[in-house]
Amino acid sequence: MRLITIPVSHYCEKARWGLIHAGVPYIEDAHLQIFHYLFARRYNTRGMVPILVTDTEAITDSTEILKFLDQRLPESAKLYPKNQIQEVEELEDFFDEKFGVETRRWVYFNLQTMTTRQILKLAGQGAPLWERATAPLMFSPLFRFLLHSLDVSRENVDRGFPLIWETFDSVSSRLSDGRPFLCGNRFTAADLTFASMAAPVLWPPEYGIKFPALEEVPTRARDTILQFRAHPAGEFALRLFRENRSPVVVAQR
Ligand SMILES: N[C@@H](CCC(=O)N[C@@H](CS)C(=O)NCC(=O)O)C(=O)O
Repeated sequence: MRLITIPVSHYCEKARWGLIHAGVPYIEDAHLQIFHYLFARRYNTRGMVPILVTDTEAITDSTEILKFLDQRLPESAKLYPKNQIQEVEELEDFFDEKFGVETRRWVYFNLQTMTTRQILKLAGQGAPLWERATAPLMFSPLFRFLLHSLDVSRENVDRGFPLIWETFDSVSSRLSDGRPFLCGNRFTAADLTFASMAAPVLWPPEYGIKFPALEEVPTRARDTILQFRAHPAGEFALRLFRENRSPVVVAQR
């Protein structure tokens, strides 16, 4: 299987994690933002990634990818357990549609304080050489277009930031009864999605690409990341990255 990605994207991380969880071998077809349209629009007119290309179809949404992969798993390893499916889906939808939008806006806003070289080193991981060679030549208009298309502005970041904290607080209050995962005793799509969507404010070492060392990051962003890491929900997400981003079954085709 081939996973078309923008490697830094947390929705793409969610799909990568799903493939790893299912023990499915895959090739990541990684592209820099905007360049990815050349590869994604063939399968999806909006040019959104992740896209999972199989022998017979192309699946064009991270949730659909997890559901597709779940079909091949035994009930005990499924990310959508039959008896909890509604609860899992409701949490997943919120993390994808609300929380993840704000964490992405926050990270893009803060990337602006980094140098072009640092940004391309981060975003270009795994992308073809020609994209990495061409991107610096048109970096400013590309980056401006990207910020514009994601509605990244100080105003929007300030407006969205409380939702990130509130979500962290509500995740930790859910876990306060001692349950190891959001829906109880087993790892589900709700956990995987929370951790993936939280990654832009946590920069976990196990993420599919390497984030810059925190010493390279301007103080304000670094302090915020450290605060999120120290929050119980941040610790929870980092634990999921450490302990649950691994295959649950032997590879099947
Ligand atoms: N609901 C989609 C969201 C995917 C998404 O927003 N992908 C972004 C990358 S973070 C994208 O492809 N953006 C390209 C664009 O909007 O042109 C999913 O879960 O897969």
